[in-house]
Amino acid sequence: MLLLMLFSSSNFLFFFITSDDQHWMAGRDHLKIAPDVRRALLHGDAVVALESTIISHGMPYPENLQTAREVEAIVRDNGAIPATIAILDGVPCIGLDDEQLERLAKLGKKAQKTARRDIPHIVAAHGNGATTVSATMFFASKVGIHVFVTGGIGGVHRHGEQTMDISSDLTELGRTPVAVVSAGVKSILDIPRTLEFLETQGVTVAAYKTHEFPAFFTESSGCKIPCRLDSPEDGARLIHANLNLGLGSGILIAVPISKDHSASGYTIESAIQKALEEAKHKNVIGNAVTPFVLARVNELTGGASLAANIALVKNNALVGAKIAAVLANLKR
Ligand code: PSU
Ligand code: MN
Repeated sequence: MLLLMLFSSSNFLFFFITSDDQHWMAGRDHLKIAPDVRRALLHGDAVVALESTIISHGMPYPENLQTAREVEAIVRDNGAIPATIAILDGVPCIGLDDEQLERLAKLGKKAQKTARRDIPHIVAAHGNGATTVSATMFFASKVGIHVFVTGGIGGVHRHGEQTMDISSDLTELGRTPVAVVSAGVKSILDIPRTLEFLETQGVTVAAYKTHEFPAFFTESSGCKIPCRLDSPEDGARLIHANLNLGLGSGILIAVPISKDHSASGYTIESAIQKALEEAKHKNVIGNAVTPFVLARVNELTGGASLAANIALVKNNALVGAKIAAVLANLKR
């Protein structure tokens, strides 16, 4: 056992490092943690992880940069420190400064979409990786961040029972104790099968102020779920219980899109159905389906889908930061 003394701005912190912690510290040598994130983690203050694929692949420049900055500001204004996670020049970064955020936003699709399986390759090749939900959860958990905010997560694709195209976000939720705050999954995926798969993986799925699992652009998917949260306190207690029990699995907290934006949500939903029909007619298959549909939906809705996407991410940031702030107090 080793006694470690750390000096922070206001006081001395003492840590007893057991062999388990040493393992954890060693694991962190390959990571760069931003100073404000490190400070918050040392003090047990609230931290919210944010993914970077949504910046590089989910939105065009410069809306992606503006949204990333605004989401970080919302997290700060609601009592938590934001930690956007990405791999830059082969180094996993937990928390990006403004220059790094801008670099990532400008790289766009030149940054590699990085899921769990891609991490060692991007690091070994000194590449730039924009982390998806699965990779972001992995890094968040490694440094002790338990709340993570995004827009939507991946899921079981339509006809996934034949193609086996199931996002690694779902298996990561089964193995990593991080709560992911999202607006549910897009209806271009198979939502009932996504929920079935999450159940198999042992993932607690909760909906915020509703009994229904939301479908990203709209409040409803037709799927009821058993766990309802009515406040940030409810969310924090759920995460705290999950951590104390040592279940080791994650939690999906689904926050429906706000009423102001769900109106355009129904227009977007019909555009999605049209785009899916077009994809079928044009024989667009596999990996190409999602990018085709999303680009077509943005055209068909005259940009309304992007505006709704930005609005729901900001709303999730508000809820997630409040949950993280209560959780930090519960853990003291
Ligand atoms: N769903 C969205 N927006 C996104 C993504 C999903 O509504 O930006 C991104 C997230 O990074 C998510 C990833 O983790 O896509 C899932 O990709 P795949 O289906 O290839 O696992
Ligand atoms: Mn896939």
